[in-house]
Amino acid sequence: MQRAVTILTISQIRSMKIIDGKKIAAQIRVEIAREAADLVRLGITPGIAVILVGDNPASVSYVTAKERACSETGIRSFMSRMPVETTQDELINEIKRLNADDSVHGILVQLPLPKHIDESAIIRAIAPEKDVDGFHPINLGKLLLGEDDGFTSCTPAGIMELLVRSGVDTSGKHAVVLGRSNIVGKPVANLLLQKKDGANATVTICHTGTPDATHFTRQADILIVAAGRPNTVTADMIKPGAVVIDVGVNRVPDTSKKSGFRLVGDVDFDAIAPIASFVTPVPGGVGPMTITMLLANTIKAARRCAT
Ligand code: L34
Repeated sequence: MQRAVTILTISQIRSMKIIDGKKIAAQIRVEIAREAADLVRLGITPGIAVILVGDNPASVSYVTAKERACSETGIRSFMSRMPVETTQDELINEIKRLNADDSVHGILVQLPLPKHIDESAIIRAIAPEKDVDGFHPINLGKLLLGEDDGFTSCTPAGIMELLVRSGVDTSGKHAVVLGRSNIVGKPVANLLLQKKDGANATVTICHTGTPDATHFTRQADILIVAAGRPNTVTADMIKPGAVVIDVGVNRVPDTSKKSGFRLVGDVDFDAIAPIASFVTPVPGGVGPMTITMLLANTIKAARRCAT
C-alpha cells in the first residue's frame, strides 16, 4: 500500500480531483426543473408513483430523498407505503392501477422487497413505458442494443453522466467494473462499451467468482466499484491516475454519530484518493446522481405524452 503512494509525483497528487456528485446533480436538477415547467405549460404535470413495501431504514431514507427531489423540481410524486406483509398479488394490483392512471408517468418499486415477493415478477408487472427505473427486461434489452427510446437504470446513467461532466474520456480506455448486479454492474458495463460518444471503452467485469480481481483492477483506467462491501478496493488495487467511481453505500456502526452509523463506500477512500486522478466520495458522489437520473427519466416518460 505504502509503495503505491510513494511512487507518485507531486503533480499527480495535485491533479487528484474529487468528483462532486452533489454539485453536478444540483446543476442537472436546474435543467430538469426547466423541462418540468415547460411540460406544465403544455398541460402535463410530470408524475411519478413511488412504492415502498415495509420500512427498511435505508429504503425509507432513499425514498424520502426521491420525494424531496421531485417536489424541488416540479415533479408530482405519489407515495404508496405498503406494509411489510403485503402479498405479491396485492402489490401487482397496485402496479396495475398505476399502469392505468394517466397522471402517473413513472412507477418505481423500491428494492429490496420482502423475501416472500418475487422481484422479477414485480418488475415485469410495471408497464415498460412507465419503468423509470429501467429494470424491466424490455428496457434492459434496449440498453443492451444501444437503443435510446427506453429507460436507462438510474445509477448506471448517473455514473455515465458523472464521467462526461467531469471531462473523463472513456473512449479506448480500459474500464473495469467490480460487481455484476442487474441494477448496476451489468448495465453500466454495457453502457461503457456502446459505440457512442462518452463510452467506447474496453470493458472487463469482475465479480465474486473472479479469483484475482486485483490483476484486473490494476489495469483499470476507469474503475467502477459496485461490490456492496466496505474496503473492497484498497490502494494496492489501483493504477496511479485511475478514475475511481464508488457506487457503494454501506452503513457502518459509529457511536460518535447520533444515528449510530456512518456511510462509507466500497473503496478505501483515504488510501486511494492520493493515487487516483478522479474519485467519487460517499456520501455525495453517485447517490445524488441516481436520484437525479430518476427525475430525468420521469421527464422523458411525461414528454412522450406531449408528442
Ligand atoms: N427500485 N430500488 C429501486 N431503484 C433504485 O434506484 C434503487 N436504488 C438503490 C437501492 N434500491 C433501489 C437507490 O435509489 C440504491 N439507491 C440509492 C439512492 C440514493 C442514494 C443512495 C442509494 C443517496 O442519495 N445516497 C446519499 C446518502 C444518503 C443517506 O444519507 O442515507 C449519498 O450522498 O450517497
